[in-house]
Amino acid sequence: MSSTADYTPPKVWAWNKANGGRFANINRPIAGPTHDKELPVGRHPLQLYSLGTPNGQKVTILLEELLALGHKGAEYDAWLIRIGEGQQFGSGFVDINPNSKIPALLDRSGPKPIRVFESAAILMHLAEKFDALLPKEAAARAECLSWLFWQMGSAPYLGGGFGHFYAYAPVKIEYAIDRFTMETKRQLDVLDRRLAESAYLGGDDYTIADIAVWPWYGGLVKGFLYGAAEFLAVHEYKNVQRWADAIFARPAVKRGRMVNRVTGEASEQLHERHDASDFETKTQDKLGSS
Ligand SMILES: N[C@@H](CCC(=O)N[C@@H](CS)C(=O)NCC(=O)O)C(=O)O
Repeated sequence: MSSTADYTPPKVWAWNKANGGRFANINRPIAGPTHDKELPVGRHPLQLYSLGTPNGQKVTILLEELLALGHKGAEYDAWLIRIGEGQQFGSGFVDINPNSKIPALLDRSGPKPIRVFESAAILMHLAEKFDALLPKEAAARAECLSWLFWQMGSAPYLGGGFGHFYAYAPVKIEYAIDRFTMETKRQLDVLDRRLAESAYLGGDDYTIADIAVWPWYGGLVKGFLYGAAEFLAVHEYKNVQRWADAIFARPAVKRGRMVNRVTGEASEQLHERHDASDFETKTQDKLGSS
């Protein structure tokens, strides 16, 4: 790889397999499956194929919130897709998400299975199915969906931009880090100003907009992402901090964050979730180790 100063793009780009980046082994310029692999199917109506990254956590947090609200139909099997090992390129996974990214959901509750990919589409599918956490009144619904889609458009600058160049790229490029830090801080300020006006992003009530935004921006101000809390001076975003703490205190959020997680403390990793009792074993592990 050339250094940043002497690189001139060639006429036609060619795939350099060993570019040294953290995800060089899984990044490809082509779509489609790399190997045949059927997906496992459990006993519940909802089959989730995911990993406990911020995008994955959105769905498991919502499912745990729905179960806490008493929606028994939200019982789910959460299967682990190890993206670092390329499992998102297995044929079964590509059948339910042609974009080869977690999370992906198969809703088997009706006569024909419904596939859903893209986390916001999954959140809307589930919120509408259970008539929960997505307001029906036009203005409240529009506000909730606006913040939900704000997250989908904004987080790639945080993750793929800031997180990549600050934490993962093999070289520290000041221009790239500056550019995406600027944008990430601007986004935090957007949220901070909104949360100065209302308790939650959609207004007075907690909705799928908060569930989508929290794992990214709540995670950032709580110091869970990229070791970047000090660099970004996250203490300055007081309203985001207040909101992030309130959401983090929710038991369903604590459970949702554990599902399909393969990093952090062992007692907080529930690699697969097939039953509500799976969390109890983990709680016992934690008590046993303290
Ligand atoms: N816009 C997508 C983004 C999903 C996404 O980027 N997933 C990442 C993990 S957080 C992934 O599966 N990456 C695997 C890859 O790029 O090969 C969503 O919100 O569902």
